[in-house]
Amino acid sequence: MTLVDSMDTLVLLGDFDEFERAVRLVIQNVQFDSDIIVSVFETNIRMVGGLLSAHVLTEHIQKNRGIMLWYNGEMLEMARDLGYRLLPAFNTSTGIPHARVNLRHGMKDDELKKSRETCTACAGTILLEFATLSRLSGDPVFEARAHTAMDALWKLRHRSSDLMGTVLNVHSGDWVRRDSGVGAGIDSYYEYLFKSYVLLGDDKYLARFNRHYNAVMKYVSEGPMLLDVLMHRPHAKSRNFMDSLLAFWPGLQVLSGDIKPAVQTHEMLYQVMQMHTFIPEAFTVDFQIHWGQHHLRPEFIESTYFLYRATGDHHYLQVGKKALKTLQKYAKVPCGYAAVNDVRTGKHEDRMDSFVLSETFKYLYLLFSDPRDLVVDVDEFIFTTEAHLFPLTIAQLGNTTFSFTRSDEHNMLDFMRTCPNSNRFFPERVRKPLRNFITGSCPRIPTGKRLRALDFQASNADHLRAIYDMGITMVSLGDGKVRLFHSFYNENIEKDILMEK
Ligand code: DMJ
Repeated sequence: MTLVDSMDTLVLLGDFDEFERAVRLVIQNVQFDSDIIVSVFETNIRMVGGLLSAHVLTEHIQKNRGIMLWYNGEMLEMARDLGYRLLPAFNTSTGIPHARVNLRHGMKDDELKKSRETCTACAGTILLEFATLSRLSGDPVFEARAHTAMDALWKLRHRSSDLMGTVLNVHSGDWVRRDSGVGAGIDSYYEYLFKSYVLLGDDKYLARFNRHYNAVMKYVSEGPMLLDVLMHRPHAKSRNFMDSLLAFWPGLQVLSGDIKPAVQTHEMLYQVMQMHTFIPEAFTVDFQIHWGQHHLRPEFIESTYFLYRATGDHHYLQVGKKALKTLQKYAKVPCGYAAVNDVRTGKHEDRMDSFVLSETFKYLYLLFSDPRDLVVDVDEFIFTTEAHLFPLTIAQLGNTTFSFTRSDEHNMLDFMRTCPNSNRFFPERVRKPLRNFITGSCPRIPTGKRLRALDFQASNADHLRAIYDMGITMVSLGDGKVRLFHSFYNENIEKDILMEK
C-alpha cells in the first residue's frame, strides 16, 4: 500500500527512473483478489487514489517527456478492478457505504453485514476518486454511487444548526455520535464537498459546503480554536480537547478564500507544536497533552503549504523548516521515519503510515519548491485528501449519467466565490495579537487569593461562585455528602480561577 500511495510523490520529486520502477513493481505484483477485510475509505483514498494519480501522471510524462511509452493504462484498469470490489459496500438502504468490505467476498460475511456504523468522513470521502475513475474509464457506476452517498449524507444534516455528527447507521441513517467538529470522523467530508465543486464544477457542492462552513464558523470556531459541539445543541461544547487531524482546516479555508481565520488557527497550532515538539494526536483547550502520540501526520504541513502559496509570507517557510528539522532530529530512523509513541518521551513506534511519503514529505517538498521548477503545474490539479493529484480537466470529460440540476440549495446561498487575499503582508498583523496565545493562557495565573480545597465551605456564596466558574455544579445528596458535576460548557475560561484543585 505504501508503494501505491507514494508513487506520485516520485513524479513530483522528478525521479522518473524510480517512478518507472515503482509502476512496474505495482503492475507486476499488486492484485486485489484477496480474502481480506479492508476499510472502504482508506482503500479508496490511498489505493484507488494512488493508482489513478499515478496513471494520470504517467500519461502526462509520456506526452511531455516521451518516456514510459510501454505503459498502456494498466493502473487505471487496476483501479477499476478495485473499485468494483468496493461497490458491494454501497448496497445499503441509504446508499451510504458500509465502513468495511471483503475484497474477494464483498459483504457476504455475516459479521460484516451486522456492523452498520460508519463515520461521516468515511462515507463522504469517495466522490473525487470515484468520479475520476468513472470519467477516465467511461464506467459511470462509481460516480453515480458516490453522488448518491453524498446526497444521503446531506439529508442527515441537522436542519436548524446545519451541522453533521461523526458516526451514523448506514441503514437507518440515524446518528450514533452527534459530536460535531472539523477533526476526526468528519474532516474530509467537508474537504470533499468543496473539492468536488472545484474538480467537477457542480455548484451544488459549493452550496452545501458553504452551509456547513457557516455553521462551523458560528458554533465550532472559537477564536483560533475549533471545539466540538453537539449538532442538535450547538451551543454546548461536547469535549474539552482538539485533535491533530483538524490541522487540515486552515488549508481548506485558504482554498475557499477565508484566509484570516486560517492564519489564526495555524498560528495556534504552531504554538502547540513548539510547546510539545510535535503536535500531539490530541491536546486540551489549555494546550496540554490529551493523547501523546504523533503519527507524522501531514495536516499541519499541508496548511502551511497552502498558506504560503496564498500569502507569500516567508514565516511559513520558517514554520516548514522547523517541522522538517524536528522530523529529522526526532523521527528519522535507519529505514525511514518512525511514528512517535509519546511526544513527552520521544519513544518511537515500529510504524510509518503510508501518508508520510504520500502527503507529509510531498507537502514539505512543495513548500520549498518554486512552482515553476516542478515537473507539473500543480495549479492544474486538485490534491485529494491523501494528496494525490487529479487534473482539473476531469470536469471537461463530463459524466454520462449525472446531470447537474439547479436545486433549491443552489439558490439559497450567497456563494462567496472569493479568491485568496493577495495582500501579501497581512498575516503578520493577524498573528501578532496571538503571539502569546498559548503561553498567556496556560497555566492560568490567578490574580487574587486562592481558595484551597481544604478551606471550601458549601455555605459560602463566594466559594460556590468560584467552583461554578470552573464549570462545576454541586448537588447535595442529603446524607451530608455532595456530588460535583463538571461541564466544560459552563466553564468561565475568561475568568481567573481562584481555587486550587
Ligand atoms: C490521511 O490518510 C488523510 O489525509 C486522511 O484524510 C486523514 N488522515 C490521514 C493523515 O493524517
